[in-house]
Amino acid sequence: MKNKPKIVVTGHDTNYIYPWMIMARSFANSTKGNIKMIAGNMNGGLQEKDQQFMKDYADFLGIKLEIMDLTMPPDLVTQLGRSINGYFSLLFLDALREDFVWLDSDLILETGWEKIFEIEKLKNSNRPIVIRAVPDRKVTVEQLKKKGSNGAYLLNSEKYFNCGLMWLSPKNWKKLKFDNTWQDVIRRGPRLGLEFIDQDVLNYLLHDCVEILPKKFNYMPGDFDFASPVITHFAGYPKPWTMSSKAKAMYFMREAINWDRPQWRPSREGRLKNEYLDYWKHEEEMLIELKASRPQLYHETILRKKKITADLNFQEKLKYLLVRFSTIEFQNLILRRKPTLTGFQKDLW
Ligand SMILES: [Mn+2]
Repeated sequence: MKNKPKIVVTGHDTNYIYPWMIMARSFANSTKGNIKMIAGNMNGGLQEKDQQFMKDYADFLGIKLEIMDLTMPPDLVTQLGRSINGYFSLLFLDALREDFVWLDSDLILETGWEKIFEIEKLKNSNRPIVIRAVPDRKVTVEQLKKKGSNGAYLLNSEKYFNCGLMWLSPKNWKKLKFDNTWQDVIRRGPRLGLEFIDQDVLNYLLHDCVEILPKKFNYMPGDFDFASPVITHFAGYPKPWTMSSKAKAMYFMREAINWDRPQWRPSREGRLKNEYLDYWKHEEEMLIELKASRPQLYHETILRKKKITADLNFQEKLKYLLVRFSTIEFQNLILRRKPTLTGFQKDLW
């Protein structure tokens, strides 16, 4: 049984195939062991051509990919609406038998992340461990504390964890009969004050079967306590792959101008998220590779990217142009003049 592959799972619909590609590439480039990836297809959220595309791309990366059909009960489909794509992990816990690692599609993995499979069980824990995860970022936890209404946080305020990356044990999940209770927790969710998709269901259910992992396994950009991550999680918004070039420029412009008044910054928290630049580098490298070696896949990838890229709206575009055109050096450039005001000031000094 020694050669059994370790398992990682992902789950998304059509719209998240593009970020999944970037995540999967970082996975392929940083994984040496025998690891199989399973992608969930919940209630037909992936069409036939999506699945074929993912398989072709996985072949290109050299990843073993299996697509697994999963079904959410009809009343929950109605209740959850579009947020249903945030609940894959619960269906996987029911469907699988082997321990697995859940990977959000907004992660970048680096060499060393596989260590997560080697972490030993703490000896002093008396209950079986169902989940290993990293605490959520301070800003989120502080907001939940202030609000005081999130039932999952109230139960698990000491160890409220983030679910972008988790190690899960289906065996212990079933042993403790959580497979019979999670659906009802979602049904009671609004009354319990649950708000963050599977994360709140899991924090609510598993508050005393969790083992906390070091931050480097799920580092979220903007955090001050930086600990050379092996997995970076682009949690929150804006999602880096959705931004047009103008949107990227505008984002950093706003961050810079408002560095001294965080409430005006688009990120609203922590330090400048320079990790976005790394993300875009990963993205660019993927596109260059595909273009060179799989033109057909590249073509389809670009179509998918276009579908999910959001440009600035009209008002924002106007602001963007105003900022650019109103700088003196830019004026000088387009009027082909030598610097005037700045030059004059230099003389004054
Ligand atoms: Mn995420």
